Amino acid sequence: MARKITIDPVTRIEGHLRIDCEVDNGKVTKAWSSGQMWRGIETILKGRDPRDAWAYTQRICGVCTTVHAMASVRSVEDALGLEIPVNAQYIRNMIIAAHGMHDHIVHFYQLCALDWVDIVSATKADARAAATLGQKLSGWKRNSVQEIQGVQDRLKKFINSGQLGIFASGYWGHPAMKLSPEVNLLAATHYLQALEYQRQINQVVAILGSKTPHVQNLVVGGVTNPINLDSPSTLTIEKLFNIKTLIDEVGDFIKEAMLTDVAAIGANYADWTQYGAGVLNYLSVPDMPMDSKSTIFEMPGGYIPNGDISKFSPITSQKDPVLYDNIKESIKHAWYDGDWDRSPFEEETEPNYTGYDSEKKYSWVKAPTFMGKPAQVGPLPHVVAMYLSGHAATKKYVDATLSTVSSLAGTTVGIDALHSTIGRIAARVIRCAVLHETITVQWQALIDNIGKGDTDTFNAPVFPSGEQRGVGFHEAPRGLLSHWIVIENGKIKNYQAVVPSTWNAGPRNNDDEPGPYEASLVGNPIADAELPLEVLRTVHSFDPCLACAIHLVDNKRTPLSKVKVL
Ligand code: NFE
Ligand code: MG
Repeated sequence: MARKITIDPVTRIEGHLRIDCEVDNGKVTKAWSSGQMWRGIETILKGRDPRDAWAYTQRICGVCTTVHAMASVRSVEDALGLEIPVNAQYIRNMIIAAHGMHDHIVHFYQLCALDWVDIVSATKADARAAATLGQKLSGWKRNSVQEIQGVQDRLKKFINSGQLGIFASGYWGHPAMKLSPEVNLLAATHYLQALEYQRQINQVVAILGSKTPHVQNLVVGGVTNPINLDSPSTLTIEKLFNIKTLIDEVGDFIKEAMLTDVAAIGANYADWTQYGAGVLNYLSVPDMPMDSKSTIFEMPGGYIPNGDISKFSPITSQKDPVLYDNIKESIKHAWYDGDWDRSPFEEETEPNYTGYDSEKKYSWVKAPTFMGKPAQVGPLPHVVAMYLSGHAATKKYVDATLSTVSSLAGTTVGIDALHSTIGRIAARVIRCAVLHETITVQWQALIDNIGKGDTDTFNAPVFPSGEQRGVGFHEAPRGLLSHWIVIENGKIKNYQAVVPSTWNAGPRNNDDEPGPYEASLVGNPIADAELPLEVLRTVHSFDPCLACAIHLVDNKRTPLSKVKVL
């Protein structure tokens, strides 16, 4: 008999997400994704100075903190046709890449790994065997018996004292947990090490951006970092080499610990390559502009309809009309007045809460579409697009990861395995390694350009009278982000953010087609409907951020729903 399960709120994400599933015969048959939070950034921007928008939009999120600032300044620069100095591009790109690496490390270890790794089982491992296994998988310097034994002792102490803290409500001992105690212990060791490395790479954001979260160095027209190799109070060679050391150390962790962990988890959960594909229209944009006009990009993007890689169309410019003309948002199933389907330039935001009704309106998240269809965004679509574009670093890490998984699993695992819950997680780890290569390219480009005597970082914007429209695109950690601005006589007339988690967490669209979370849950096995770990695995694989997905504010503080914490 079919039954309904509700997870509200989903934890280990950002923001308030409710997931409802219909389960029949041990499998999910239907699912609904609902954004339960109401905020308000798009609306408060109206009438303000476009040069200030980035500082406001950056507060959309405390997780992908820099990305809304980047997309915002790009939207204004697009509207004005403003070029920015290459130094500003390289500095922005280094911030984007460092933030992306931090974000992907935190997601893989802190937000997602514990759906697959059983912390309690790790206490039963033979620490020496775990160290031997780690040393067999890679040359990671922190796989020593002492370090691994130390972690196990700490875990045992926690558990014996009954103080599991943040681990207290985990699904330990769940029948869907399959790793050996040794693999669990190895992953738990890297979980703790990851806390150090995510902080370390975030230092790069703080050095270049003056602080993190929420950088201070952006400006419409460039960045505010003064470059003067002789002045200790500016961006000097010493600071740049300090940054390089941080980047290199984190790179070692990503390549030698994180990539092998995801391969080991993937090989042990090979059945999860069969679940979680969902919406197979994959959309990503090129990013890391390398010239003043933003026409050459270091990381490619593109569109793949219906998972058919033979129909891949590269998108080589963020100014490609295919993006401007084909992105819409629909609100038939979202709590806004009406049931329209519009370009963000033409949207308005009129909230109208009518209660949760899975047949009608059930979410604050709008449903974006590309060419009239839902699209999946994120590291998986991006990695597949970069792979098909022949991007060398992506090819290297995809091929290496698939080959490690194949040898551990004892069977050939191809790129098709990526269209799945576990593939989505692996793609994020691969993208993290690619970002490490990219940040090194940006660092070298900056050093070389400064070496030529070019220290420019800013071109002043000029606002003509009349109306200008622009879009700022960015391939953020969770996928395609776009900020749409309409400027009239130097003031903001309309502002819409279409955010990665809006694409993936969106409800059914105006044609009643499910969004990516909803589609990916259908067919997932459910071993125990009271402990729906499998639902969390698939939802977490997207790295949800509902803070980003909805940007309205309820200034009357009306209670909207009561939530039960699992
Ligand atoms: Ni708040 Fe974000 C990213 C943006 S939304 S985390 O990446 O933009 O998914
Ligand atoms: Mg929006």
